[in-house]
Amino acid sequence: MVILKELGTPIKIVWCPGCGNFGILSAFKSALVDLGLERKQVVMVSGIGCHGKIVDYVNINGFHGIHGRVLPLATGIKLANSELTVVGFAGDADCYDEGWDHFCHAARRNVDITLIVHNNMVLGLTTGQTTSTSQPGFKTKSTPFGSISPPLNPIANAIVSHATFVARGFAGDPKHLQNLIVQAIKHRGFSYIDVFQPCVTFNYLNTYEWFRKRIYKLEDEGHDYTDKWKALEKSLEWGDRIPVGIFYKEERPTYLDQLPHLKAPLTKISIGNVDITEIMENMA
Ligand SMILES: Cc1ncc(C[n+]2csc(CCOP(=O)(O)OP(=O)(O)O)c2C)c(N)n1
Ligand code: SF4
Ligand SMILES: [Mg+2]
Repeated sequence: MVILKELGTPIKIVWCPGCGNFGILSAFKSALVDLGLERKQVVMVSGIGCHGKIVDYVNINGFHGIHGRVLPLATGIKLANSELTVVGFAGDADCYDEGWDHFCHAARRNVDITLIVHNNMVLGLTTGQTTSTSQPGFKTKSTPFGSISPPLNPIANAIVSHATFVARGFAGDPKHLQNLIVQAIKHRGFSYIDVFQPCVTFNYLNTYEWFRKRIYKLEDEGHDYTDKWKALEKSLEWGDRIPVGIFYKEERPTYLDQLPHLKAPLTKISIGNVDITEIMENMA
């Protein structure tokens, strides 16, 4: 079982002081300790953006992928070695813009992986442009007169795309987020947490204070996360009150449950004696 101090790395953290990514990093590391996992059992995958650096800051195996492709990579790793716990870390532009098409398909396939989206409602690494979750009127270099399109609702989209675990956390409440991550990783199937992650450098609107004024916890109001209609209703709530916590959860066979021939880790299947002559001849 891993202990917290083994999870640090010597790499200097380059995030801006106060960035919400620190809350996600500490929540994730503490969740791994809570889960009692071994370091070698877990693999992180990240996209490109400020969030993507997270793989350098946790002392477990990690794959820093390309922009928008966290989910295909995480899916591939899980299908190749079903014994691994695979956790993807994506940015909002990474997952909800460039990688958007992968999101609904990962949800409906129900591959047993976890996705954590660092949703700062801005492109951080490229120095502050509007993303699909930016708020109306948000002024950036790419929308100098304010964003004119309504923001995308990833929680509602996940629910209607048949995701089996849908939650939202806040980087300013790492203890609550830690608990969500524990539950998400324990869940069998596609588990997804959108995390409000204040970008203190480029998002002047959605600050810690902005979120703290609005956020309330679904569990404090007795939300029944097994009720899909109620989950959908809650996912549409925005404005003076914004919910965090688990919106929706159901048990459903995973992708690999339905493909028993892939269930044994491919990495453990010997291919030395497989004769592919006939296949090659058919293709000739
Ligand atoms: C395929 C590809 N497209 C675009 C880029 C340029 N690019 C680098 S980071 C980034 C966006 C980062 O925004 P986000 O995913 O929200 O992450 P953040 O920096 O906010 O954590 C983009 C578009 C890239 N590196 N690769
Ligand atoms: S630019 Fe924003 S998201 Fe990137 S490290 Fe700085 S505060 Fe964090
Ligand atoms: Mg972003």
